[in-house]
Amino acid sequence: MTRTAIRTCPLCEATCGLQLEVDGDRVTQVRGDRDDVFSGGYLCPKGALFGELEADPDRLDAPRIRRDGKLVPASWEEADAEVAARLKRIVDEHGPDAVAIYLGNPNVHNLAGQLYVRPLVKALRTRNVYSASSVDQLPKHVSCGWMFGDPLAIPVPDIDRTDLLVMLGANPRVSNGSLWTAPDLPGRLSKLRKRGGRLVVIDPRRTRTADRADSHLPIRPGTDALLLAAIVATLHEEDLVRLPSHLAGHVEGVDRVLEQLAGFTPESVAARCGIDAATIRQLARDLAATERGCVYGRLGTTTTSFGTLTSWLVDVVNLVTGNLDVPGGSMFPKPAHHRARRRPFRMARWHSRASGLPEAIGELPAAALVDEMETPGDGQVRALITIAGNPVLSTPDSERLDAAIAGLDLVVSVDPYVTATSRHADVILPPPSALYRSHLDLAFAGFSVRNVVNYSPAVLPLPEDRPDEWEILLRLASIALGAAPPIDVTAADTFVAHQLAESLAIDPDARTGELDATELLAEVGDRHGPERLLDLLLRAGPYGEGFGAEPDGLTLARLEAQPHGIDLGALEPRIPEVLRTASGKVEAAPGEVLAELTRLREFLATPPSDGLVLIGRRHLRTNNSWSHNVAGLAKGQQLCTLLLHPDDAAQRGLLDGEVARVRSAAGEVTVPIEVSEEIRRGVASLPHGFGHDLDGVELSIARQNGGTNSNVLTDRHDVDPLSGTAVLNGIPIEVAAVG
Ligand SMILES: Nc1nc2c(c(=O)[nH]1)N[C@H]1C(S)=C(S)[C@@H](COP(=O)(O)OP(=O)(O)OC[C@H]3O[C@@H](n4cnc5c(=O)[nH]c(N)nc54)[C@H](O)[C@@H]3O)O[C@H]1N2
Ligand SMILES: Nc1nc2c(c(=O)[nH]1)N[C@H]1C(S)=C(S)[C@@H](COP(=O)(O)OP(=O)(O)OC[C@H]3O[C@@H](n4cnc5c(=O)[nH]c(N)nc54)[C@H](O)[C@@H]3O)O[C@H]1N2
Ligand code: SF4
Ligand SMILES: [Mo]
Repeated sequence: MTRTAIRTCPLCEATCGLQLEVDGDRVTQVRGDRDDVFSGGYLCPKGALFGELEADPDRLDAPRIRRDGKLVPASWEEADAEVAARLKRIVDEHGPDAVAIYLGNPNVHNLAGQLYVRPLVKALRTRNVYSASSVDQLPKHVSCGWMFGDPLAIPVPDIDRTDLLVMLGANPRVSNGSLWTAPDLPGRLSKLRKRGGRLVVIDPRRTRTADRADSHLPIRPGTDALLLAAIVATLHEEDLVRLPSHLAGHVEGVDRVLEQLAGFTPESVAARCGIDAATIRQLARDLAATERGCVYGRLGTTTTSFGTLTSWLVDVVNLVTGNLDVPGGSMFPKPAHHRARRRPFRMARWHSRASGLPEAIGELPAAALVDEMETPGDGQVRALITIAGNPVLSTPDSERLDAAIAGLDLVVSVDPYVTATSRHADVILPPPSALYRSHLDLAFAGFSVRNVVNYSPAVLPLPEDRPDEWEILLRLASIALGAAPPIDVTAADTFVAHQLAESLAIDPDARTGELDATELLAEVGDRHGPERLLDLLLRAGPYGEGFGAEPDGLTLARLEAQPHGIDLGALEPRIPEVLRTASGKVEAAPGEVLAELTRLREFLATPPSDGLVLIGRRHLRTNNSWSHNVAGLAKGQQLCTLLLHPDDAAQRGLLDGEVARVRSAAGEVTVPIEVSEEIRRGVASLPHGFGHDLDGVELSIARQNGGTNSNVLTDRHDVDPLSGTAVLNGIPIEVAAVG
């Protein structure tokens, strides 16, 4: 008999409500949940594959252990014992830094990752913490950390109320948005234009988003900082700078910014950006003249050589056009759960031993991982734990990383598949699929265009002998702390809950009244696991019931009674309350960023090479590296091609469909050419996440879908120096016919 279940989609940042028809353990139909308070029934082609992903026969349902070189099925007890014995040996002999952990993207899409990774990282006591952030959005955390004092205070475009949206390096008609949670972004962008607003897309490729914009400016990759600097210079020169009125007295350093950027005139940057000066001036004037406008920059701006500088400039333009922290501009969401008060942002608290790259948000850059494994000496990485990550396909210099991982003493992967990365594992611990897990998007509440909260209970009960992912992480954390299996997960969970309750009890921002930790825990009754932590965080949060103080406020029980979510209203101005800088003000001119302007001037003065540069792209039905194993994905289409402009193809004597050799400083791949007018001359585009047909990968369909790993071409030495984030866009390449 089929039944209907409501659940938030965990596949991207849009957080759409799904309406699932479930027959036994099978999803027979996926629809958008029309009653979802945020997504209103929207479903994208990737979300539509949810059922197929769930039914994937290659998904592991038991641990694997390496025996005689082969990954064989094992019990959970055997797996824990194996990890405990081998981890202890390595830590005893080489110290905690010998163990690295890599946290992949799905950690931000599930409760285990959001609530139980931190205890694991703490238990490991290693400085070798890596994540997908440093191949993605880290520059934005760093620039906002310096400007607003909190790396999580990232303003988002108030899409539903803006009249002009200038978008750089993002393709939300395919990605559905990033650091920007807004279900049905395609619909919201269409509505913006229908109500008379304008969309300007700045992207070297005429993407789906660019194609439906009012104007598309095909910029040369890696030059967005120059373009934005020129916008600020124009506003200054033409006396158009206007700060939001409510920010008077709350901003420091604007004059310094204007003075430092004055030299970047549109006329001086135009040739380098590939956009004429008059267009840049007009864009600045339009932003100044539009009452409610907003600039947004995403992956194509962060994963570039000037990633942090560009991220900062986006917020500077919003600030000096009067659009920061105002409706219709760029605004700070207010999540429903309590967020611990942070100390003013600091980074570079330690550095990568081998590459010297700086720590940021408690992590070292993924670009540093290869050298930490390869370089002998004290602190050399000898073991790797991956949680929901596939760094062999997702991070730079992949071939080299692949070899380095193969040489480690121990690899443990918490992953549902035998992937390019987990094929090196000595132990694989597979989490259950989404249907068996509860869900609440803690991470994306911070980037959401409305303040919304939505909890989904698990659709199906977990089999008796199957641990949930949060239990897997707690077992690992206990092992890292020296506990011998069998692990008492209940005790570990209670310990974590106590720690949270204790921190809430002394946090002046938490709505906990006079209660101490024991009393707070008594209030949430006999809940356990993520639900206990969630109930504490929701009650203590800004809309919470405050443990009795606000009887109508939020509790987990209230949310459970609202399966389609609760809308907490439109975004509201949050400065100065959101600021965590030491000065208590918006620091418009952080010293580190201003120092980068010297490098930007040098870059501007150096003539560009006339060779090709490589950028990435995403496809509507793929999700980074891991959704490639469903039959409906490719629909017979070749998705992994190198897009080339007809002139560039002709110049190299390459024909559409022909296989070409692509070479960079880091490596070489062969890939079919797709000749297309949609890409700018001098630029080539290759998607990431492909290249599954490696020895040992157990993804039967993904292997057949083919494609090549674009990160063989990305270079671990090429990073944004301020954040250490890998340059994934704007890589010099040579393309030639094979043979
Ligand atoms: N060249 C290039 N490289 C890129 C990018 C690019 O644009 N160009 N994009 C970058 C970006 S933005 C990102 S976020 C990274 C992503 O990089 P990663 O996070 O390293 O990789 P994913 O491809 O997301 O792989 C996620 C892994 O988690 C597993 N998984 C899925 N669901 C779960 C779960 O619930 N629990 C657990 N434990 N595991 C799960 C999957 O099987 C898969 O192995 O790639 C980056 N790499
Ligand atoms: N379908 C699908 N959706 C996804 C994902 C997926 O793999 N598939 N991945 C998810 C993840 S982890 C993330 S982080 C988000 C990312 O979501 P977005 O930030 O929207 O990223 P992309 O779609 O990669 O778009 C980046 C754009 O930047 C352009 N670009 C490249 N270099 C430059 C440059 O130098 N300047 C400018 N101005 N533009 C440049 C590229 O042409 C591309 O169109 O998507 C998420 N959503
Ligand atoms: S847009 Fe994202 S959250 Fe919505 S259905 Fe698609 S994959 Fe799921
Ligand atoms: Mo990402």
